[in-house]
Amino acid sequence: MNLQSLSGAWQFRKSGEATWLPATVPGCVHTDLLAAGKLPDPFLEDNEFKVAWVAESDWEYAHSFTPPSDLLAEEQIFLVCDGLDTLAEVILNGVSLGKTENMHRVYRWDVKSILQPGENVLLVTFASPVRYAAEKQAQRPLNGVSQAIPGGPYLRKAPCQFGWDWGPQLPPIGIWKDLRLEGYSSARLTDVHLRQAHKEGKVTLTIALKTESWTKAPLSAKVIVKPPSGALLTAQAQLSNGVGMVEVPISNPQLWYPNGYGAQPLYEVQVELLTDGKVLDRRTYQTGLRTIRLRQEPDEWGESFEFVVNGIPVFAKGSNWIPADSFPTRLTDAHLEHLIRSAAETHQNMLRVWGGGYYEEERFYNLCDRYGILVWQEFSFSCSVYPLNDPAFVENVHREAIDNIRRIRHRASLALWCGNNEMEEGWEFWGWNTPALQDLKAAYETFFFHTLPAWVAAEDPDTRYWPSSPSANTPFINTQSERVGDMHYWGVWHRREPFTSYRKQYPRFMSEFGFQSLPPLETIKTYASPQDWNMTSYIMELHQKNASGNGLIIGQMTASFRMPKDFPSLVYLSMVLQAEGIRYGVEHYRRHRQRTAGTLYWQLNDCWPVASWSSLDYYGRWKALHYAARRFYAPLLLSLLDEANTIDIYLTSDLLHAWQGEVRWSLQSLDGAILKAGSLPVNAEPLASTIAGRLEFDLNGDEKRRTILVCELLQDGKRQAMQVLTFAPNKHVEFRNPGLKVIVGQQGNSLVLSVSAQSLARFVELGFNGADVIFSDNYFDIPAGQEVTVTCPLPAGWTLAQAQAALQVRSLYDSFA
Ligand code: BMA
Repeated sequence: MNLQSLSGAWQFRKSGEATWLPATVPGCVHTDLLAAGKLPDPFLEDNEFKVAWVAESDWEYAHSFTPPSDLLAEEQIFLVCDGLDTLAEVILNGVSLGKTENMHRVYRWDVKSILQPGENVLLVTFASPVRYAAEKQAQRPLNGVSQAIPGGPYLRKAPCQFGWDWGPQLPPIGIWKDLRLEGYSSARLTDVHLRQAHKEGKVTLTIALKTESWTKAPLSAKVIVKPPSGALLTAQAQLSNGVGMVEVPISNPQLWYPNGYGAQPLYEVQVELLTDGKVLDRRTYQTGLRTIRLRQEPDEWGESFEFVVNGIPVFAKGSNWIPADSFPTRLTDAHLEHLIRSAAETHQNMLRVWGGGYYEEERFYNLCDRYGILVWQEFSFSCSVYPLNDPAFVENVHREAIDNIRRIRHRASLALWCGNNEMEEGWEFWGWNTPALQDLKAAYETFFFHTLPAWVAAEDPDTRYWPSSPSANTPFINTQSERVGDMHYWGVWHRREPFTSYRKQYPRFMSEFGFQSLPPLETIKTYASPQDWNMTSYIMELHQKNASGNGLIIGQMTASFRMPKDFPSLVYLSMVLQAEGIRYGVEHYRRHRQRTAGTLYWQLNDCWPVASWSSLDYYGRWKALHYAARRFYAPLLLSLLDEANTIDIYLTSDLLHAWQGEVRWSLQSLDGAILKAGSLPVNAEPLASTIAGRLEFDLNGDEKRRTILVCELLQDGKRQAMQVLTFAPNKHVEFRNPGLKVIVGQQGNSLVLSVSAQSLARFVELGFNGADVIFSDNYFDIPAGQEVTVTCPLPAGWTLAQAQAALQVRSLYDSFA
């Protein structure tokens, strides 16, 4: 085995132009043009439209290289391209190897007879995906997403790259993954399938191998398992007819758990193909030992939809993942890790790799394995009608499915394969079900209910398949069932219902629900200059892809808050509003933990700077929602169910053991005078929701605007959580200047901020002018007379005095007063 990567410095040009420019592979035309100073930043102002020509043009990439002689001496040599985006022709030394039409596939060509000693020239041409989509769409228009360039579903390219209701129309073009020469003699591995069987506390790893061989000599396989601790385990087996199976018994397995339920020990599995003691090929995998089951059993509400890991019924706390950059290749490892770590730091244990993007790269799944994030993995189909009646299209998807299932199936984090996003729902509700489209409706059913599940079963029989999200597993009916399957609930937001509507939903598993906010002002500054800082300005509406989305934010805001006094206050309030809405929903679903087995809010991240449903913006900044997630996803959740005159105090526990503590409550005036107070002992059952008690108050209209309830959850006198409840909407509460005081101290490399208020301060936001930091908490409440202590890292290179001078603090009061 002999590899030569062909990634690195290349050249590129627009087809038909004479001059070549320097390019970086992996990469794309947009980022190469940016690096060459030939393109304005597509994310700035309205540049998205000014750079549309890039994806409407054809491009060429070229590279010359000299293969080392030992590689040339191998019996077989392949050119392998892990990712070509998308309509490419690959030409080596003037010989066309083939055309490609799927960014999700790995392409491999035999190039032994074409390679030569000395210089070789590789040329990869790309045709415009936009032109292709337009031509196909003109022949037979297919329903799709209104914000997207029409015709995208004809191409096997990440759907959202053509535009989405949070994403720009900037389809990248280029070599988006590594490409290389692979030389082999005698034989190579074509398929390695790692499986794990758990029985009576022991685990057996089986490794099934397939090979391609050009020798009559006997082949064998050796497997070396490196446990997270302890000695290496090895096993060996002879191959016969090019296939073989190696078993590795693990007698003291260290089990992998989702975040919050235990540790994430990882095993490294090295597989070698040998002949006569010589290693011909080698692959390395990272895996974790666990069982994952999707429990669907009849119960009093219908049928459960619950992930059970190592026998533990897990409440899925998470969010939806979209591609983290419109130009995926410029996403750094550090930024990707920041996003996944941010999910884990807010107690998330599941991400849904939504079907409108691409199958993520190895580094994504590495991080999910490490941080204990279960992956709900969708095939790349979303919100559109696809030409699934075309056998060539289906065959192309078959190759794509095999490539990606084989690449991901051994992952500890992989919990589910799901066919697509919202397409079954589209057939049921979005007006696709017309006489003209019946052939494609039938093709849909065949594909997602028969063809694709059969492919999944053949390649990965250990992971459950689910046809669509949402679905009740019954074609085209009950896609919004509260009895069976998963549910997307968009009454709040798209249908403009109030947040209280969340409490009327009892899904078995809520895989999507969300509410938008603007990104933080620091992020807005990257695309809009101060003269555009207005909710309905041209630029602010361009960086809002959901028609009338900005109006929707304002509309909902008027239900809860007084009108903000200026643009920065509007930005702040939009984030608080979003956090409050999702908190309200999640608290309800977690209160019904026995019935609802998970919430994945829409959406974790962004692909560019924009107003959206995300909790982390494009730059990874934590919006108020992300801080709120740390509270509403905490293993022990204190929540208040307020109805007319009663308030039920709930404790929802994701702990594996019973928990005892105390809830202290007090009815107070805004400036802290105690009107009534009491305390209740609480015993929280493990993995369950418990009512700690009921409070009843009869307040008149004036009192409602001047009174709050403060509930604290304590264990051994230490506060674990706090909830502040107002009896009138925040806009009507008679807030006074809370006189916020912050004392900033330093402990090693951390800052310690003690924040106190004389009168109730709601949604206190801390920040530093000139530095991005993540606080241990933010956008929190401080009842009168209380002090809240939060910490954050001291910004690199700063002194305490600098931090004190740069501190910014505000609360709800400052948004209108
Ligand atoms: C759902 C998602 C996305 C979309 C989001 C917000 O439909 O699956 O397609 O971006 O809602 O509208």
